[in-house]
Amino acid sequence: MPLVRPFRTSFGVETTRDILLVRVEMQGGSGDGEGWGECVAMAEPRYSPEYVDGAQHVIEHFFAPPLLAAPDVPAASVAELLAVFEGHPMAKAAVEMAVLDAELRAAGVSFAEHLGATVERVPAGVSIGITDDVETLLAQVAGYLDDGYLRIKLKIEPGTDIDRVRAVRERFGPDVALQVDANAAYRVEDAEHLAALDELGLLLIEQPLPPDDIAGHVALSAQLATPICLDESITSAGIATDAIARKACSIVNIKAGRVGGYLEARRVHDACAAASVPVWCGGMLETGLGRAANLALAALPNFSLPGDTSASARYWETDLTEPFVLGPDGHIAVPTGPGLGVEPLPDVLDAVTTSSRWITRPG
Ligand code: SMG
Ligand code: MG
Repeated sequence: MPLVRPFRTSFGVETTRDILLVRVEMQGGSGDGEGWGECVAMAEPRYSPEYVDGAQHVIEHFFAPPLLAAPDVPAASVAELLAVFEGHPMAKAAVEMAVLDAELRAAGVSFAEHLGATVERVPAGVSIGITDDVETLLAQVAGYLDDGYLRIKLKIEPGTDIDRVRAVRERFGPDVALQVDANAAYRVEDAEHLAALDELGLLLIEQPLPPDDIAGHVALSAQLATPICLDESITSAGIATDAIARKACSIVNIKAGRVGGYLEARRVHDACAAASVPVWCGGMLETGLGRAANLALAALPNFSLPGDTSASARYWETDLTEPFVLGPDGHIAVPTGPGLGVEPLPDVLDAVTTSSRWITRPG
């Protein structure tokens, strides 16, 4: 699916998304019905080791056989059934999401209700890629503020950072909620350079250092006034608890794909809440399916900062589902229908489908 505009980060550029959907059909057991999951892996292993063709392969060859052989597969058991396989959290999350959707649709319960949502609409932020020049960046920020987005996130990398952020701050003033995301592009030796961000009034700096460098983030947190938020580093509730205890971060970005599913994402939320660390919902350029689930997650009580859960029009000319729209107050409504509360529009799905494979229970 073509994006409405290219999205460049410190690790690469996305102009289209090659999206893997998982559809499950269940009979008996935890309920009859179908469900949809969206795998957030990108085409290439740059954000993390996963990539979409690899996710398809591991689901087909390793995850599907034990799931199809099990007598019953409640969504709450998917992660445990797949725990013998190392890694591949985005592939696991897509499968669990589809099973959970099927189960909740059958039960007539929404994702939001099941996860423990406490609000009906969530504040929307927007993530802006690295642009060719500062004028293009300023024009994009102006456009999104005009749309009503409540918080702006700028992607940064060495050489395209302090001056760009300062230009945005100077043009749009001190009241704009502003944060940056480095996608691990810096090293702890860059602490002094990054400290120049401190005078720009940022909400946070996201994932400045490589995912494994928890010690580096501890050191950086001690040197910067700007709060450190971790994204790539946080792969489970346990890791979140550990990173917080070590003072590697004071804010956490939660993405279900990165932690192996929406059920673990809720546990990350709970772990952060227990440590009084605010969280917000990240994004992976999802279609309306993943967006529906993200909005449900973002409606939990400790999601106290606007997330990267933007409206469909920020990504797609034509979304796979009925489009999510930004309300005049900069919020997006959380779906209320059973399961995800949205479905792929058949015509759109047909038009963008490049291949599909149906795997059935043996015998
Ligand atoms: O879904 O609006 C979105 C994208 C938000 O910036 C975003 N995601 O590191 O947080 C992040 C990036 C990861 C995806 S970049 C292709
Ligand atoms: Mg990030």
